[in-house]
Amino acid sequence: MTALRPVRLTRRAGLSVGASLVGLSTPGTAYAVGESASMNRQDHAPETSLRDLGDARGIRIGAAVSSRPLVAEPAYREILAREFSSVTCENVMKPSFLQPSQGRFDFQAADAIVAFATAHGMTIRGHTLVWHNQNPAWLERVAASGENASAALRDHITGVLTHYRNDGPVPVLAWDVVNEAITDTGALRDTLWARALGPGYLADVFRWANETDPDARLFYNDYGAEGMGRKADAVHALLRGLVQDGVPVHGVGLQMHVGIGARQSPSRPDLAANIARLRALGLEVHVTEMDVKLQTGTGTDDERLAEQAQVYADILGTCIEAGVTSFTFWGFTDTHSWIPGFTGKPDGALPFDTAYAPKPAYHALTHVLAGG
Ligand code: 9MR
Repeated sequence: MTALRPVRLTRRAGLSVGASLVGLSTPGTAYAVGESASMNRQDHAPETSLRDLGDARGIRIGAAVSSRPLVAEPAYREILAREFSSVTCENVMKPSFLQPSQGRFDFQAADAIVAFATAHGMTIRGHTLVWHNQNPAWLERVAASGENASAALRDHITGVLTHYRNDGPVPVLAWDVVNEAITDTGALRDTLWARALGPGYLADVFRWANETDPDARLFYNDYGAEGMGRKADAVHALLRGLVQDGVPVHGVGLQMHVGIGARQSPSRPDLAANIARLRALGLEVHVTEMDVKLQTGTGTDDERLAEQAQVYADILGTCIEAGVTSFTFWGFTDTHSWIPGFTGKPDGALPFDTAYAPKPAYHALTHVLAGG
């Protein structure tokens, strides 16, 4: 394990974080761990930022953003603007939010996040147009009926991309057009869209998106396909087929929901090889949803935080070397993370703790971005 040099800290007005609490948390609960793990950085902000360091390296650094804390928590806004140059709406650009009833689009919540991002010179990763989760009931009914399913999906894509066209005021870096269409064993996932439209829907949706906004960068996004393996092979094969058929797909999102502990994250060689073969298809590669679970590991809290820092560093370092152009975390503070709700266990998977203090992972990331 390489030594991680912390960045120098300097006092800055404005950011007031509470008592330093590190690590394990469920929403609403925070567990202080040993003093040595606590960073005691009240009222301090790092002198540099992920964002500035990323700019210098030519890589976007992003975070998934949730609407409620963006409104309610000044520290959330401040860290978001300071540390990140790209924003993904964690939920509010999904179909259930954007088209709650047929033909009635509601961009209000998404546009609030977009407005924050543009005001702070950040770009947007659009997420997501076609998925098997978070669809409005009416769209699920239409898909299940089989009738007009194709028109309904096309209208959704057209409506959203018309609102967020790249010739408008909003700089959209990329769209996750299709999310998670492959199963863990590498088969085409049996979704409402596969059932209604057959496997050809994958090519169709990219074409529809491209017709509406020819300037949009269109991505396929999935989890568990980061290193080499059955699922990664299937994602690669899917994309190779789309590219060979001239389908307008421009990139792949590797979600990167990983953890500490054995085999909970891709090895550096596997990750590098997978990115290389995707790029060899002419595709851009983004990391789109990274977090690193602590609950998959063992050891003291300090040991687990150090291991988490190393996983973040290894993956970011590999990605920079392999030519990844955008690197997004699925949140940034342990206060707002999907992991405890999903696993039912406390965790602390993100680079900032529940008091918004930077964790060892943060310092490891800045160290890598600084060229360490
Ligand atoms: O973080 C999102 C969570 O708040 C939602 O409840 C959940 C619904 O399925 O979706 C989460 O985000 C997912 C993302 O859109 C796609 N990849 C997996 C993410 C974590 O589940």
